[in-house]
Amino acid sequence: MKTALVTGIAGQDGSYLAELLLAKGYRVVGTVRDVHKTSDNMSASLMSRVELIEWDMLDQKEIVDIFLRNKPVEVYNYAACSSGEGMFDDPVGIGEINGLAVARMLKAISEVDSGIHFCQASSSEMFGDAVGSPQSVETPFKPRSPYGAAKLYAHSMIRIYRQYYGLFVCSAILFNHESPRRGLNFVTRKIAYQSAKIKLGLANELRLGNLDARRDWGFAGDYVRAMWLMLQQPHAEDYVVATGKTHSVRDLCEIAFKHLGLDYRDYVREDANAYRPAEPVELVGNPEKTIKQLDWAPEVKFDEMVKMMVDAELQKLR
Ligand code: G4F
Repeated sequence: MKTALVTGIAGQDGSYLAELLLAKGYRVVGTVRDVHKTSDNMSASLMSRVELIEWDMLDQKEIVDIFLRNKPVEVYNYAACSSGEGMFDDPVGIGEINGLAVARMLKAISEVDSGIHFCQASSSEMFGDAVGSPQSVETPFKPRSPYGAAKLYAHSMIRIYRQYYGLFVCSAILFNHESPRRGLNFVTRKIAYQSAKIKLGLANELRLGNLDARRDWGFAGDYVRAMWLMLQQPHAEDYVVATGKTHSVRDLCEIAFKHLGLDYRDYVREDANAYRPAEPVELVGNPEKTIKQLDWAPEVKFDEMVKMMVDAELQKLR
């Protein structure tokens, strides 16, 4: 039985990937900050099938011990500070977790078992003030937040360890990916949650920032499948994981409220104070290489995903 190690297993991506790996017959070991803390993303059945361990991401010796003890053949790194709204908070902490911790893992792989296949959850935030659109693996990076800069450091270390140390290490440049397991600080989940509350008479308005902001939103379950495929290839490479289509926050509201039989214009209030700095170039991924080389395609469409998120909120609230 192959062992996979998933850091940040209790998060959205970690829990979807754990389900996929278990279905494929892997033994799944996951790292968390606190094994006694429960996560809404991990069902009781999932909890009973994975092995959870604590890892202090600042500790180099501990990661070496984890690799030695568990002997993973694949490692997926999802442990990160990932809040969209918090991208400028705590630049040093973000640098440690989203950047340096990856260098620790790569160093540990080179010391313990250079045959391990490694996938890093990189981010479209590395493109930042992008120089062109859509963005592919060839597009130059221009991060505009400590979050994007830390992810870019990790991404660069992966290229270095692949080219100069010969490791099988890949970077998945993930555009926004959502699901009912997304945190409430992301706009998709905020809209799904609040619109369901409004429908049930538990709230009467939804305050948002820029309704015309656009993103390339995909479904998290599809994106973890792409990352698994990346590690099954004959050669390690980087890939953009995206849908190639953008939608606005307004589109999201329209679909969510319509699904509930409501008109978003009656409930959504735009708050100019919550606007983010304008993006000079739209962030939208070019997934052509990923589709061709990995024989991958997003299966859940944007409107299906929004409806799935709204339905999940309704069910939880009821
Ligand atoms: O859902 P968001 O907060 O996600 P954001 O900032 O794009 O970050 C996510 O995607 C990145 C990939 O590019 C990841 F690196 C990162 O970890 C995270 O997964 O915001 C999406 C858009 C933004 O343009 C924001 O300005 O929605 C707009 N927005 C409008 N009103 C809002 C709101 N965002 C939030 N969070 N809350 C609002 O009320």
